[in-house]
Amino acid sequence: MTNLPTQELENLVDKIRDELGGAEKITDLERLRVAYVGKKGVLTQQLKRVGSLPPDQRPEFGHAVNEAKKTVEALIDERRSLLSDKSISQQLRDERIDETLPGRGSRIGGLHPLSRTMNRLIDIFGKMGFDVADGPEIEDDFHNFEALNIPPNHPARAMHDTFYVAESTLLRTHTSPVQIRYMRDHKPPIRVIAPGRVYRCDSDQTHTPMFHQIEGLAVDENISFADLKGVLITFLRAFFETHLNVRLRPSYFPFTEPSAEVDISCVFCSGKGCRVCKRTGWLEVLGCGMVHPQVFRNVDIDAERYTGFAFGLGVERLTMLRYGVDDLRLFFENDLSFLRQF
Ligand code: 2U9
Repeated sequence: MTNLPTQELENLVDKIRDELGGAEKITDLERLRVAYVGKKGVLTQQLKRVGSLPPDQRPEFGHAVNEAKKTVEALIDERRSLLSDKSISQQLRDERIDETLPGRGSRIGGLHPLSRTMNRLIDIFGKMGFDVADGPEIEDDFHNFEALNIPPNHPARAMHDTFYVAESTLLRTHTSPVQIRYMRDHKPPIRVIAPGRVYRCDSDQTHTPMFHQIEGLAVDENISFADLKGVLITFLRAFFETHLNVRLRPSYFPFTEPSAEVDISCVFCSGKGCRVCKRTGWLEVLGCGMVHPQVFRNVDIDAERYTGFAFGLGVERLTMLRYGVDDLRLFFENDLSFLRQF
C-alpha cells in the first residue's frame, strides 16, 4: 500500500462518484449501494482495517471511513432522486395525451332485432286492446298438450318435437299454455297476447331449437271469424306499414276449429312473384282459428255462451320479412356487424 489509507479512501469515493454518475436505472443504483455501503460493501469493510493501523491513526481513519460512507450515501440519494425525476418526466412524455385529437366516439348498444319486433308487436296489439301475459317456459303435459285438445298419442304431438325434462315435464313447444293459465285465472271478456320463447327439438337452415312466438286470444260473447280477420288484417298492415293483401287458407290445428293459415302479398315483390315468395306472390305469416269448444270445457269456460279466436305467429319469421334477413341463424350468433345494422 503506497498511499495513506485516507488518500485511498478519497480515491475510492471518487471512483464511486464516477460509477454513480453512470447509473441510469434505480436497479443499477441499488446494486452499487449494496456493493459499496451495504453490510458487506467495500466501504463498510474498510472499518475492519482500523485494527491493523498504528494506534494513533485509528481514530482519524475510522472517522474518515464513516464520513466517506455518509458522502457515498448522500451521493446515492441525490442520484436516486434525479433518476426518479427523470423517469417521471419520461413517463409523462411517453403517456402524453394529445387533447387536440378527435374523440373516439362511444357506441351505444341497441335492442336486438327480435326484441324490437317483439316490442312492436306488443305495441300494435296493445293499441287494439290486448293485454300481455306470460308464464313458465318449463311446462307440464296438461298445459302444453292435454288442455289444448292434444291427448296422448295424438299425431300433433309428434309434430312438436318436444324436449322432455322429465316424464310429464317439458319445455313449452308453443306459448299456448300461457293462454290456458290465463283463462283459468280470468273470466271473459278476454283479449290477451302471450309473447315468449318456445322450444322444439329441431335444428336446420330454417329451424332453431329455441325461437319466439306471439299468440293471441280473444274470448267473449259473439266473437266471430270476421272479428279474427279484421284484427289480423289491421295488425298485418300496421306491422308492415303497407296496404298489403291478406288471404286465409283452410288448415287444421287441434285447438282451433275452423282453422286457417294466413298469407300476405309478398312484401318484396308486392305480389308479382320473386325468389322469396317462390314465384307465388304470397308469404305465409301466421296460423289462426276459432277456439275449439273442447279447449273451453278444459278450462271451465261455458262453450255455449262464449266463442273466441286465437292466432299464433313466429317472431323470427316476421323479423326476417320486415328487415329482409335471409338467414335465421344470424339472430343467434351475436355478430356485431349484423346487429349494428338495426
Ligand atoms: C289457446 C287456444 C288456441 C294458437 C294458434 C296457431 C294457430 C299457429 C304457429 C304460427 C307459427 C306456430 O310459431 S309458429 O310455428 N301457430 O299456427 N297458433 S292457432 O291457438 C290457441 C292458443 C291457445 C288456448
